[in-house]
Amino acid sequence: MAARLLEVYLDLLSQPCRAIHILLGCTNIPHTVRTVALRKGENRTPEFTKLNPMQKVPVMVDNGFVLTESDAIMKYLVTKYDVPQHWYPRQPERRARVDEYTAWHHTHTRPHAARVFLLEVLIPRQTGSPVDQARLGRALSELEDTLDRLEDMFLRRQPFLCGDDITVADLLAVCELMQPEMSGADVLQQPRALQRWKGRVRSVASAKAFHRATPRCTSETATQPGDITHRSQSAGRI
Ligand SMILES: N[C@@H](CCC(=O)N[C@@H](CS)C(=O)NCC(=O)O)C(=O)O
Repeated sequence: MAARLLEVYLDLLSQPCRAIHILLGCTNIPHTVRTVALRKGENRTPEFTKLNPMQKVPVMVDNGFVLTESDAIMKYLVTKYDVPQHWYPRQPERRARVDEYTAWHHTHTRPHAARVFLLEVLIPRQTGSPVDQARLGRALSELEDTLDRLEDMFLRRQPFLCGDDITVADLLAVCELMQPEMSGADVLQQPRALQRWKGRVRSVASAKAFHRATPRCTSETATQPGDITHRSQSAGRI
């Protein structure tokens, strides 16, 4: 029986979903995106709940194998598919550096960036009440502490969080830190190492997506440029 195409269930308003989407765009892994609109409660339907009883996105289904958690999904994808090793290096120490960051990510970068977004944007929009400045102040100070740790622990003397090249860790982190930009706020406003890192992640990720698409565009599908999106149905953008 023919293998079924990889499916990812995403809502692109969600940070971990965007990280997966960008990775798929950069690596050109053939896939189909199934949109699950959280705002419409599509994650609470019986069909989706069967797929993920936790009712959260992202979810991946690869030929019948169902996987949740962005971190696990990204590592599975780059391990299973033939993609450049730098995304999740095989060399044990380099791989351990990625695992070190991704473990820390879920207790620091993600909750701290998400809390600022929640207090500054989401709650006021949903309730019509003014921003709770005291809570926001505390959340911003926790986030500031996390940003400092990102710089002095992970970015110390290296261009990307886990070494000389981009990994899945950079995608997870950049999507969290850029979430407030959706509302016009930017937690990386001041000139700092993290801002330069964000620029590097953006340009490397776009260049890799471009590089993967270019040979197919020039040699195989020059007369059918629309086919560039055939394998990777929606190229990632940061
Ligand atoms: N640790 C999970 C987090 C997943 C998660 O929190 N997803 C949110 C969107 S960012 C969600 O689906 N929320 C829906 C809900 O809780 O109802 C991951 O990294 O994949």
